[in-house]
Parts: sequence; structure tokens; C-alpha cells
Amino acid sequence: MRRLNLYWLLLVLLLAGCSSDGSNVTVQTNGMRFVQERVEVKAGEAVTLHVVNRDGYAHGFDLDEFDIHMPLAADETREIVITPEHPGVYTFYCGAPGHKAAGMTGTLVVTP
Ligand SMILES: [Cu+2]
Repeated sequence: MRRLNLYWLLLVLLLAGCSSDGSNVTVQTNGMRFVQERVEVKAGEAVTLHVVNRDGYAHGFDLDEFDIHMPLAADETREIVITPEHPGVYTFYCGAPGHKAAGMTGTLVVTP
């Protein structure tokens, strides 16, 4: 019975992950870079950014134009909801000292 519940949970998680409404975006770290270097979202639609630090040391997720400066402890996942108003190309980066200079940046593309 417990095993059945686990399968249900996995199924629900799987379906949630497959939702194509574009309202969830995951950005993961991998050393001195973001795995998703380019993220596309739609203007005027709320989107939840799931920022996953997979490394054993601190990172950050910084997006100046949206006033986001979110430190991430080792192995920490944090979420933030944004509703981009203006189409454009924005740069996000890791605010930990030296990481941006080392190339830990990415691009957020807001489509009309
Ligand atoms: Cu970093």
C-alpha cells in the first residue's frame, strides 16, 4: 500500500514536470556555470524560477533588472516568481565573489 502511494506521488511529480504552460523554469548550477545558459519566458506571464545549487559551496542568482539578488547555500534550492513586463534580453549571473568574472552568467530572454 505504501508502495502504491509512492507511485502515485511519482506520477504526479512527473506530470507536473511535463506541464507545458511555461510557468516553471529550472536553472541549475554545475561548478562555475549555469546548466541552463539560456532561459526563455513570455512577457506578462508569471513564471516560477527554480534555482538549484547542485554544488557543495555557495552560489547566487542575480538578475539586476528584476532586483533579484538571491544567495544560495551549498546544495540549496530556492524559488522565486517573476512576471516579466517588458520583452528583451537580460543577463543573470552568480553574485558569489569571482563567479561572474569566471563566466557564471546566463541569458533570460523575454519574448513578446
Ligand atoms: Cu556561483
